Amino acid sequence: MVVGFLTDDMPVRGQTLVVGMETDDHLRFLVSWLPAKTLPPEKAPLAPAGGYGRRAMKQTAALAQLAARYERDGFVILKDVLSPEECDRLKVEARRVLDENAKPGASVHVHVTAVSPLYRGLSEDPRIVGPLTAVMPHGVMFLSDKIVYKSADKKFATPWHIDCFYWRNTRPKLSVWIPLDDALADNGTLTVVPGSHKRNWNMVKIGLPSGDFQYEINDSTWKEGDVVVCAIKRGSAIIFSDRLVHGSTTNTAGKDRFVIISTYHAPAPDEPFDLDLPARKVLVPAGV
Ligand SMILES: O=C(O)CCC(=O)C(=O)O
Repeated sequence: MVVGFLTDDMPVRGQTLVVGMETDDHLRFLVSWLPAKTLPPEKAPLAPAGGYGRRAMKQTAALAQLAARYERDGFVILKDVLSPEECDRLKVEARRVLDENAKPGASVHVHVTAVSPLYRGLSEDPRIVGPLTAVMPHGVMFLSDKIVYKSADKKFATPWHIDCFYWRNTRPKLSVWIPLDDALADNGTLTVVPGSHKRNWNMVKIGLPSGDFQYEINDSTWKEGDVVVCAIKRGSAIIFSDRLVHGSTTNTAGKDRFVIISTYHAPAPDEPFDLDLPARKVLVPAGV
């Protein structure tokens, strides 16, 4: 079923949300527009003589729409941020990073940007950082990223959790989830409970046999029908709050599902948690 998510309606709960088959002028415009403040001065677009006029107004409206949707649902989907060719290149690099740096057989590997210029470029890409400025009014600081890999022999469903349990007592964060393979209900795509970021949740430490994703919500009061399964094409992106209840489906198809997940927060003096994250970097200072 194709659901027009990028409207003012709530996402359709209990159904698979298939994104990438419709166009949405606002969001397309948003990701194709490179905000000057996220670019080095020599690459910033020159304003036309009469100013941006309608273009700037459209961009402002798109950012406001994105921010309102993120505030309401706790997540927002950006379609077609990366091209298929970029996904192919990133996937080859992900394989290299895993082979050279990850524990043998690991399905989660953290600190990708720290060892890969290609992923450094992705974490700072204006097509991602631009939209982030809509939901991060106090600036954007990259914190860390990780590859999460499912395959024919790594079929695990990620348990329901909220990310802030992994970084308790630190300032709020959000993550950007980008699949490098089409991510569907049968190969482990992301599942979310819209609006759950506005509630408090308790966690227990259970975890997968692999030792990944140790925390799981132990008071799951939502109904099955509240869950949205986000089926998205490779290169699309899901921005989600670190308070949003989410997980992922089992990879019953046994197909590759490479995902890069990058985490950001507002610039501020380092907290103890940050010190172990070597690739952290301010991208948009506060007040710009
Ligand atoms: O990609 C997945 O399977 C889940 C990722 C996730 O839940 C997370 O990084 O918090």
